[in-house]
Amino acid sequence: MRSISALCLFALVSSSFAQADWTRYRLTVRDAIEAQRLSDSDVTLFSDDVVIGSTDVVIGPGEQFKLWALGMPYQRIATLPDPAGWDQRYSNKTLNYRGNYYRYDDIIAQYEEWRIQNPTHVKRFQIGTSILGRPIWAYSVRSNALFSGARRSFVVNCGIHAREWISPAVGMYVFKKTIDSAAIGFADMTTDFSKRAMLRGSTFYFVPVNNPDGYEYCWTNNRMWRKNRRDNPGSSYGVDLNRNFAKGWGGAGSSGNYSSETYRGTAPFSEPESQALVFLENRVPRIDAFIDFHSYGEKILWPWTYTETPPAGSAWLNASSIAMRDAGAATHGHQYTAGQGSTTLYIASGTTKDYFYDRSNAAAYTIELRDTGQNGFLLPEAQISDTQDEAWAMFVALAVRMTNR
Ligand code: 0X9
Ligand code: ZN
Repeated sequence: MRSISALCLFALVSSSFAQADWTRYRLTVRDAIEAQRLSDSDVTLFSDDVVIGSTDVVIGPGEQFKLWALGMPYQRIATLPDPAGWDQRYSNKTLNYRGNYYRYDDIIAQYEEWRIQNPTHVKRFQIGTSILGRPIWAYSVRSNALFSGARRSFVVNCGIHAREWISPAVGMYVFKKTIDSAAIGFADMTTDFSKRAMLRGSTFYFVPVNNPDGYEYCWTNNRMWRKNRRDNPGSSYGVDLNRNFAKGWGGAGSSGNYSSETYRGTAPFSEPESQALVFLENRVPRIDAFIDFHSYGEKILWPWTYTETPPAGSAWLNASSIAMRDAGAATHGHQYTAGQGSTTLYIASGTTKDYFYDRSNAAAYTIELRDTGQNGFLLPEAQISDTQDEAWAMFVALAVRMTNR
């Protein structure tokens, strides 16, 4: 009886209130139980994650029942573009890496062009293969100078989250600027000659897109896709790769539900895309600095993320995050928020930066690029170049500080 009346109620409300649009709603999340319910649900998040207070979600045509099933107060914020068909929307454009988002193949073609133009400074190697068989590449840049000190290395990861398109776009620019800088002995990064010498003895590694399947899925099917494309049991897809790393795996701020946006996978490193970063790590003798570019929120976050306890070495991490923040703000006036990930944003377990800090003692950061929520993941192409400029300034600030850590 109960289920029949629930069904009737559902039929009634879904016909009379069925919405035709993709809509951004703001939920009032009153406590940890509601936060967990939302995290475990298959509702697409517009916010970067669930927080107690308020969290924005995306509700599509015919999905209104999901909003009601959550049982939390909500408020309509805006109509969103249809998440399907972005490949059509952007087709036949002449591409410019300062002003356009690129398909995966076009990103790699651009990296290849730069590699072929700079064969002595740039190398590429395959670090893995995605679930759907796409190669996952890494590119290295070094100046080739004779150097007798300890060689340092800096790893930049892009596109681990599919819909955060500004991340691979920033990666392209930082890569190109690093090649140009290497060609002049890093004279544009610092006036300090001993630091320049150290940079000439350093290698910079770039992963253009860590999650190519998810990235392409955004173009072809769903612009708001976050995870990889793992075929989970029970007709749901995707593992949140930034919950699939070993440090703190399985803890708070991750979910064991297949359909959750923060599904952590069956085990640490269950996914080929996260294994690819381990492959890279094992190939590099030591990793001194690591940045994982995400969006959005304009934040520079240091470990730990899985616990609110600050790590040993947090004073240096914090001072460097402030140096990055100030360098970024000096370009176009956007002052990012710097701080420990768990306390500045939220607790999340099994993330890249905790892993690289734990395993390699790398100065590891998550940088949440633009914006602060006006457009969220749908950052307009007009903001690409300014975001690239501020990210380059942050990267330089960390590279220079890396030389005397
Ligand atoms: O949740 C994440 O994986 C990152 N945010 S995003 O919106 N890009 O998905 C944050 C990762 C680092 N987490 C914390 N510092 N809390
Ligand atoms: Zn992200």
